[in-house]
Amino acid sequence: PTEKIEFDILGMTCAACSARIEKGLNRMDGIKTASLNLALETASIEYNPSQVTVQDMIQKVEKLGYEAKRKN
Ligand code: 9UX
Repeated sequence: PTEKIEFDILGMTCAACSARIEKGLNRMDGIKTASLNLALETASIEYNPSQVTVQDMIQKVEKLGYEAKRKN
């Protein structure tokens, strides 16, 4: 199964920020695609919920120094 989720991402100030988060999320097991939008300050993620949890994603973003808030 594939689920979709969106987050608001707080703390991004440049394109390297969004690239860093996007790479970090895309390296996680269970994440199919993570797309960051710097202008909208969002992350759109397709994932397999049997392999990765929403909390895992939030923790990854926080570990990178940003904040993620679930939108849906
Ligand atoms: Mo440039 Mo974005 O230092 O943190 S990567 S502002």
